[in-house]
Amino acid sequence: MNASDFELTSSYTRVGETGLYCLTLHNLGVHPLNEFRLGVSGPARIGFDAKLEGGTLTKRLSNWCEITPDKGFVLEAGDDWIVAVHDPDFQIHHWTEGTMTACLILATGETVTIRTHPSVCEGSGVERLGPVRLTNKEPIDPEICVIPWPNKVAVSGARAVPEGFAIKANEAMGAAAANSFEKLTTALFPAENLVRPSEANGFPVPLVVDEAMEDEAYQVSFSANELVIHASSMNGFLYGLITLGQITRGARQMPEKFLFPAAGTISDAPSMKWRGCHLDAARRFYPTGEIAQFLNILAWNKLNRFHWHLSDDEAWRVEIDAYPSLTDIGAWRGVGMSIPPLLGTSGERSGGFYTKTDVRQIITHASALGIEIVPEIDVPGHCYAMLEALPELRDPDEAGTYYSIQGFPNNCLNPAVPEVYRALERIFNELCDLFPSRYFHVGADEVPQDAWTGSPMAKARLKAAGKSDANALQAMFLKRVQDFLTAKGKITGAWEEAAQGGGIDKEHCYLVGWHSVEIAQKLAAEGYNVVVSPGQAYYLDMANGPEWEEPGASWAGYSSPQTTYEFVPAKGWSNVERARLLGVQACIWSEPMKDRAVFDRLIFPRLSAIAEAGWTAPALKDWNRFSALAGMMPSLHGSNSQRLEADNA
Ligand code: TNX
Repeated sequence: MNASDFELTSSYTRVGETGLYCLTLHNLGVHPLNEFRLGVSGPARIGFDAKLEGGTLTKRLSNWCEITPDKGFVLEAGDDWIVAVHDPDFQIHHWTEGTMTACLILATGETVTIRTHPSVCEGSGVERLGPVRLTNKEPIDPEICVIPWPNKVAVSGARAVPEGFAIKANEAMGAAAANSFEKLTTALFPAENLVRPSEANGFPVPLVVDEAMEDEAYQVSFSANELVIHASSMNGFLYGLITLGQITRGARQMPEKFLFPAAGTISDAPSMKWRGCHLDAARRFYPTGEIAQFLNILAWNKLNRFHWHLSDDEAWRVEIDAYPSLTDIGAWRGVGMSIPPLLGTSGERSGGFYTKTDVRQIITHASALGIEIVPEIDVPGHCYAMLEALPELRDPDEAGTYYSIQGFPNNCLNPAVPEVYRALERIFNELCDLFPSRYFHVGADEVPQDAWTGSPMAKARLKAAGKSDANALQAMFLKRVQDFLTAKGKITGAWEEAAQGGGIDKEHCYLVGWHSVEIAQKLAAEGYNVVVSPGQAYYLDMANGPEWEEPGASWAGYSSPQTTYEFVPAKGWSNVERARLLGVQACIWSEPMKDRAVFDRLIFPRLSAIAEAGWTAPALKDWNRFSALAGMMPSLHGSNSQRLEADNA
């Protein structure tokens, strides 16, 4: 059977509060097709209660659905088979929420992945891909290109743009920063030779230690013969060099907009210590080369925390010696496998994981860029992949089914099963050895309220404690996990739900507030250290706008670059609350990112908008200036990416 003989198109029509979702399988070949099932996945899933016409939903796991035609149905050559789904599980607002993968599963057991066109909605146009382009309405002053904007700029005049820099460091910290900067600019802008020897017109940039300066602060002084950078840390020197690199690139590539100053100083230091970016590498696998380049981009934005989401329902991504099945089973998807082709992965086996060697290399790379990597293993919820790999962690007598918000059945580690703690201790021990970070993030989000209600072990545990709900069980679980991590010298990170039931000790934790900024503020008032990452502004999987053509999700609403930029994280917070604010973080959930040009569209330039919130004092923020500068910031896959259809090829 020839995959190119078949294609799937899909369309969505809004009907009142719900909609009508139509899947059409086209037989473009010359042979009839019979005895088959159609497997599809998207973010959108077909609810068990949805009404189907033309076929029956015969299997579903989260967004993977198998639809079987009526008995005896034959799809003749040249014909279409239409399946109409009334009332799918939720309203679809954007093309990436439609079907992303389609496979034909034949009676022989053979699976054929077929071309899947982006879903359409009445009158929808061309899908939007690549970074969002901004333009400024007013000129900017001073005309220099730096993101995030420095906290004190006192420069004047303009001079010929240096071709590059001959960096002169006479001690280890500066030398490390110079080395990192050279590697960074070579990786991001390979054709530009920003670092060059004096003989090749490298402009002298001496690095001078000033112990009195704050950790990440720097000062750049412009003069006729040299550009002096003062700092007290590797990060400070690196940030000074990045500022110079950005000013140079702007003036060189957009001379009508930007200049290179002749004199003066830029004195700069971040306003927040935690300037983070989270990346969900579970829903999608990002190979190490992509992670390394993404870290380069974070550094170019002066971000200093990378929260690496390494496990979720859809995958387990990091090698664990004690449990090879975690990656043997949990890192791969495909038809007929433990984890089906969720979220638009192809019907054939695909996926991947990070070996310990990969992780060590990534950590070395990050630390040379001043970035601390915080690993996340998401427990006790979001554990479907882990439990597929380690079914012995379940209560063997558990009855009934509960579902997570993403539609995974019985996906939570059971706090009443002793083996759960033995396994987690072995896993966390290995990861604590692997990751030098002070922080270890344990997830703790989105445990369904009816989790564990069918588990006799869980019920007995609750009864013994005189408690009655999932929050209480989760609190017992988190206390034990946190005690373990605290004994290992780690600060436990978690999503905001970890506070429910009070299981987590405030002194040795930080929480990421994500449902809304008000929740983050409330947690800060209660004495938790918080990182602000509200879905409405800092969730970069949310679409840039309400249009169908914009990729992304919209459960928290959509957020234009301007909305993200203008969001003020700690507006109206009291001093007591502010004292608990560690900083801000972009969150990149990967459900919509089947296509890397979608990634670019969703992440850039909003990532830089968040970077500026973490660095620049609120009074100095300026949307007009940001819109003038943002286009000079690098994106991950290039601005001219075409839709990649490798998965469907
Ligand atoms: C909620 S935010 C989740 C994630 C999803 C995300 C999609 C959080 C802690 N949990 O599992 O990927 O929404 O926007």
